[in-house]
Amino acid sequence: MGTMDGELFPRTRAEVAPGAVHVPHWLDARTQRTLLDACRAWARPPAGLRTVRTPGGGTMTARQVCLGWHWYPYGYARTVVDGDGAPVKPFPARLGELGRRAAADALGTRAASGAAYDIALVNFYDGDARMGMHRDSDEESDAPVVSLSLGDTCVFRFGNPGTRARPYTDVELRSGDLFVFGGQSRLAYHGVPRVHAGTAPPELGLTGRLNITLRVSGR
Ligand SMILES: O=C(O)CCC(=O)C(=O)O
Repeated sequence: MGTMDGELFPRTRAEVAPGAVHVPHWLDARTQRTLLDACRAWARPPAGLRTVRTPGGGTMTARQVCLGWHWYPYGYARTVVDGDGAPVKPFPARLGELGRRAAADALGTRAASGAAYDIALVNFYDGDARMGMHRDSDEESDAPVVSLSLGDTCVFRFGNPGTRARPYTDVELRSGDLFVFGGQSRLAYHGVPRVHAGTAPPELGLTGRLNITLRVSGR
């Protein structure tokens, strides 16, 4: 672990499946800090960070806040229909620009063209939080999903569109990393089996892990 300069091997970008690209250290320290401050504001009520209940009676261990459209199991709404009922917070234009730039850097300008990002799902992992294998299939758009990581390092499991099981690839996502999945991998199963507590860059000032996914609703 340690600083980038201390790596034995530099972490390099990798296409882990067709259309699924990991770009290490895409966000500089300052942008990470700015995004963290914004996440803290978005997490406040109304329409703030909440525990998501699934129809089977379970709860997700990662807590969540949404911008633009409110995601609930399994759909999108303009208000927090499964929480305090408040209108979802607006999707900031600068996140849309960040999303387009991220998709273009990872997949090329053609894959990113026309991707008008209008949803952010912010997931907060503390303690033993994790996320089971699932597909992002409630959007009506095939635009690439953009994922940004802040804080603790996690194991991100990226699989295939057909099954929750193998083949999949485990990727280490660290603070500042970008992961984009589109094209043939847009509906691939993915999840977070593990977060490594205490691995966040100390200067960021975050205990736990935040993930911001940017999506196009197609609505
Ligand atoms: O936290 C992550 O890196 C993944 C989040 C995720 O899979 C999702 O929001 O659908």
